[in-house]
Amino acid sequence: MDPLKQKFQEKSSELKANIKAMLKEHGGRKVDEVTLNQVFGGMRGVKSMIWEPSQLDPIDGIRFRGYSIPELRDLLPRAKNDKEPLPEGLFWLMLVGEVPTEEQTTWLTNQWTSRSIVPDHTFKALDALPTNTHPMTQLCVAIASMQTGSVFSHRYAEGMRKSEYWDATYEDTMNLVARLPRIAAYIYRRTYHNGKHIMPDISLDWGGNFAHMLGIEGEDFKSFMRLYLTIHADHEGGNASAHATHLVGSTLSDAYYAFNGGMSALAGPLHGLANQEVIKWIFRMLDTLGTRRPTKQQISDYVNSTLASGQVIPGYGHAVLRQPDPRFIAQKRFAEEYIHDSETISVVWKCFEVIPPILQSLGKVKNPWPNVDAHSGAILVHYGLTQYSYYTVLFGVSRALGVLSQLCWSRALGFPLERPKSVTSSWVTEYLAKELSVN
Ligand code: CMX
Repeated sequence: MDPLKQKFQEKSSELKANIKAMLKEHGGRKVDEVTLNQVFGGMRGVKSMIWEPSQLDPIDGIRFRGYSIPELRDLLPRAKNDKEPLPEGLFWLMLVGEVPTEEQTTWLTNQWTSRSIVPDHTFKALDALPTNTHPMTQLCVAIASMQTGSVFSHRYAEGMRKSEYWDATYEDTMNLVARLPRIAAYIYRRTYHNGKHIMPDISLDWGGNFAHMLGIEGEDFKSFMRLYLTIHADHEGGNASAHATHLVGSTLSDAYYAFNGGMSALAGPLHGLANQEVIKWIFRMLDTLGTRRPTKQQISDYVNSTLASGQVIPGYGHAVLRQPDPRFIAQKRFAEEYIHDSETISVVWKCFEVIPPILQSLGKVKNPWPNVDAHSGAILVHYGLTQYSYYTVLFGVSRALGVLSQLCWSRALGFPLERPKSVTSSWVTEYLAKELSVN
């Protein structure tokens, strides 16, 4: 058994036993109450799921196994001469709860390299699609096409024992994560570069090789990709891409189906697609204003016109966060350190000053601050990755790390089919009538 799998088995069987004992004694205790606002309001804040890799605090933001993003930048192993963390290290941390050594991280890089061969029929399935197919649709097609190689489905058909589900899920997770950069780069090159593909460089790490296969040169872009792929990896379990992966996986659909569910959720403009919407909105604003250097007053007027036309300001607001997103701040720090001449990034920073007070003044927006999607596009544009319809694919490649490590945990802990209760609105009316007559 490989060292990561071995560690995961030890940790998960220990936690499984602890949970069993805890539930035996305390399983009937209440941890939450649900209001009608929550029932009608997208279940905000209802504690109803276990998610091991990360937890989100409204004020402090995301913590991966207890570590903040600045802490991870110091703690996680890095590529040679790089200051940004390797996403491999974060995957190890999320999966087994320990910061890996450099040797363990290198082992994981090599594992993913050895598992990164994409089946030929996946390239053929992609090539069958018109090149103007949205890149997120292409990503979903590619992931679905690889389900043919699912270890879980294969072993299940042969009568796999329940106690082995985690093992097959681990294998599928490792294979799928290993192949994603190659697939995502293939989608990019066929869509925007006439199918002139770039072969992998197996001397590079997972994120560095992805940057290389996209065809964007330079060590700084590789650094940015490593940071990007680290900070987008997970955001606890309730966000739509994580929850969708979790829900689909709970039916014992394999990692390919489950991750595809997550990617379909990520493709919505209120979630991951917001990263393309942000840069689209910025460029439309600059075109409308006829300047690359708008004043704060001009931005403010444009924000008000967007709101007046009944649209949201992309990249702002969040269902949980109530402070600027630490993932926005991490990208701002990166831009301050590495990039000194970008007009688009200056616009993003001016928006950061102008937009929050306007949203706050509406009186209904619970979080007026920027989220993760408000910054990434301007940095990508700086490095020459200007095709914004592609941006959500980058988010998706990273998101695999978190949602699939949890999928391993869900199968190891034996989580059941997810099946919450729904009611009709007339049930609510009748319930209220009964409650009010009693009280
Ligand atoms: N611009 C304008 N109005 C906004 C807004 C924004 N950025 N954010 C929230 N609001 C509005 C909501 O549309 C809602 O209005 P109505 O009551 O008229 O329907 C009201 O404020 C209350 O919403 P909320 O409770 O503050 O926010 P939600 O939890 O319902 O939604 C989110 C959160 C992210 C969907 C929302 O803030 C939004 O639409 N933001 C813009 C899209 C975006 O950036 N999404 C990316 C999020 C990060 C990610 O998942 O990648």
